[in-house]
Amino acid sequence: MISPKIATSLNQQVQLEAESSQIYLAMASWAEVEGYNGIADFLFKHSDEERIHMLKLIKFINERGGHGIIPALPQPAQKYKGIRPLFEQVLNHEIHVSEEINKLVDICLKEKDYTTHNFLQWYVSEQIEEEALARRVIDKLKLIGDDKGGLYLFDRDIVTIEVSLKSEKGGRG
Ligand code: OFO
Repeated sequence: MISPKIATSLNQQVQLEAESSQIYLAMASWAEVEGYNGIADFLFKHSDEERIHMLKLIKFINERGGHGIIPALPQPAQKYKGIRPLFEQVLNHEIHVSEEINKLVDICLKEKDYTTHNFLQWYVSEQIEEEALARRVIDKLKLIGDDKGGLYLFDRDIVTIEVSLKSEKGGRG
């Protein structure tokens, strides 16, 4: 059984994951309309992943005797200044999410809720990956600079950035 304090904190995280999903969905839709189909697919997929992160939390709260609350969500921005500012926003958002996960972990330790603490370790690892991925994407965009041809190839190849990051991780064991 989770305490009301833990349930409230986990529900705040439900809201943040739902907001992440909405933000990436808005980014994906903008990218698609702007003709960046590869970037749009990448962001649509990330929006789906955030929804899964949210669902995982809701299921956990309910299984532990709490009530996963479905939040109202603010409307995300509909337009972005460009691909690089968009991914800088992704990185800043993920850094914020990581900070919130760390706060949650801290609350669990203070409350001596080791079950929830254990459950949250999955999110801790996930955040390391999400931040690394956003940084990798921004590094590529810095290399490309204002080169339109480079951006065209980046849009075509963005899917491989995630695959190469995962295989490097796998390679390190
Ligand atoms: Fe849920 O990992 Fe991003 O926000």
